Amino acid sequence: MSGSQPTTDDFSGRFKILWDAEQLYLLVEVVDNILFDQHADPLHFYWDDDCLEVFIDEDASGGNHQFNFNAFAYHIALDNQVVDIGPNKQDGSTNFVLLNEHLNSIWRRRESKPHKIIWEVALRVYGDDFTLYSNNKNQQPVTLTLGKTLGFMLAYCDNDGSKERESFMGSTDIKPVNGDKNLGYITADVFQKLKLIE
Ligand SMILES: [Ca+2]
Ligand SMILES: [Ca+2]
Ligand SMILES: [Ca+2]
Ligand SMILES: [Ca+2]
Repeated sequence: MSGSQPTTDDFSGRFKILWDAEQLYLLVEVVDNILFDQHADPLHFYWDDDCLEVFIDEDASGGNHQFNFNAFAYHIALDNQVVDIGPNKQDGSTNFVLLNEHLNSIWRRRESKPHKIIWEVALRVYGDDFTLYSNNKNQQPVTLTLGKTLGFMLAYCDNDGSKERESFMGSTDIKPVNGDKNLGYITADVFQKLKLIE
């Protein structure tokens, strides 16, 4: 979706998904030659460190989600913390927020092929009524049901030591707008459809 096209040793990936009423379960296999986390602060330029990015639009509505929760772009960092952009702060500045309670993430290298990572994610699906306010604390993730359709896309930000990420690879071949395919963090219109089947 942006950056250079990596060789298969530099980055390659594949995934599969299961579901039950409570969660989506992602099994992701990532080959990445160098794991890199240059910014220790989880909210600081997290997209320029290696991360797995899960895009979810609970009601498959599409539309803009950059500064709202119409859809989510969960950046899962190498320390398994989860970041998205919320509504702007009161002073108008961008509000990067940790949403660690939305999913569980664990990854391990393989003993036989140490550059191959098995990354597992169990993700609760929140609707567009999710807010950051504590008076909404009782809000629950939605219950997933057979036949439900969600907006979904999976991506990986690969950086092997540069200032900015080198490759941003996604599960969707996005139609560029003004030459730009890096649109998933702005609009859910470019997501795929994920239908829950038996
Ligand atoms: Ca790489
Ligand atoms: Ca980082
Ligand atoms: Ca939505
Ligand atoms: Ca990397």
